[in-house]
Amino acid sequence: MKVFISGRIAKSGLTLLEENNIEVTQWKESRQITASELIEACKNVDGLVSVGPNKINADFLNACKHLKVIALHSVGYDNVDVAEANKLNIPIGNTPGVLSGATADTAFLLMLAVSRKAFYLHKKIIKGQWQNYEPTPELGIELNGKTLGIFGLGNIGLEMAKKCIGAYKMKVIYNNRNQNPEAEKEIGAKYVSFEELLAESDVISVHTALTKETKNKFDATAFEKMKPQSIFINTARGGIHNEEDLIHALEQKLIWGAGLDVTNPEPMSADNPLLNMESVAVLPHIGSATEETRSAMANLVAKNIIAALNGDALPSRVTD
Ligand code: 8YV
Repeated sequence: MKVFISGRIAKSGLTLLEENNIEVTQWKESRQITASELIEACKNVDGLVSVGPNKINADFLNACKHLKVIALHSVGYDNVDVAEANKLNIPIGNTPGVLSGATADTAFLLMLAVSRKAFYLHKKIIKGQWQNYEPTPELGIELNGKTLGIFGLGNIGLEMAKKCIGAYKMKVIYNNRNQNPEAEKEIGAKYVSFEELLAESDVISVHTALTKETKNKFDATAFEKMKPQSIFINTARGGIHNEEDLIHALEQKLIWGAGLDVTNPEPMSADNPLLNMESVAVLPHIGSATEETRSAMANLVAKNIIAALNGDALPSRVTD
C-alpha cells in the first residue's frame, strides 16, 4: 500500500506507517503544494495524509476517487468538503484530543502576553527603546477573578477554561451550538447567549470550528458589544474574526487587546498594523506545535491510515 504525505510530519508517525508495510512519499519543499501537484502526487497512492490547508474540495476528491482514506494532520477540517467525500466513500480522519493541551497553552500564552503588552514591550528593547523607569505608561491589566468567555466549549476550550480557573480563579461562561452539560458539571461553566458572552466577558477565547455559521462571527457589531477593557483571543481559525473590524475596534479602543494564533490570510503580511499595536500579540499558527503534540498527531494520523487500509473503522473519523 502507498501513501502520500503533503508535508513533513513527526518521525514517530512515519515509523508506524513503515512498520505496517506502507510505502510513503512525502512533499518536502518548504512551499505549500499546489492543487494540481497534489492531484498528481495522489495518482498512484492508496491514501493521503493532508498536512496544512490543502483544499480537499469536490474537484480534488473527484480527481482522486480512488483514494481509500484521507487522514488530516489537524483537528480542523474546514478545508474539506466532507459531504462530497462521504458521497464518494472516502473516509476522512482527523486528530482531536491529542492537541487540546498544547492549543489551550497557546491561548493562555496569548492572553497573558496581551494583558502585559509583552510582545510590544519586547520589541521596544530590540529597537533600543528601553527608557528610564516611569510608573504609569504602558501598563497592563490583571486577570485575577475576571470573567472568561469561551466561544466553543469543546476539548480545547475546556482545557483553556481549566487553566484560567487554576491560575486566576476566573469565572467561566460559554456559548456553543449545543450546551455542554459535562463541562458545566466539571468546571461550573455557565451557558450564555452570544450577546451575553460579548457583554459580560473580560476575555473572550475562540475555540470553535470555522463553519458557515461562525465565519466572520466577530465583526464590527460584535466588537462594539464587548467591554472596553476586554481581550479577544483566537487560536481556532482566522476566518472567525473580521480582521479589518478587529483593527478598527482596537484603534477606537472598543476593546483593550487581542491575541491571535490564527489570521486571515495566513501567513499574515509583515506590514499588518496589528503587529505594531501595544496590546496585541500575534503568533504564526503554532497552537499544536510542540514535540509531544506533533508526535501524537503523527501517530493518530498513521493509525487512521493503517485502519482504513486494513478495512477497519478509523480511530478518529470526521462524520458531518
Ligand atoms: C495544525 C490546526 O497545526 O489541528 C488544527 O486544526 O490548526 C493545527 O493543529 C495545522 O492544521 C497544520 O496541519
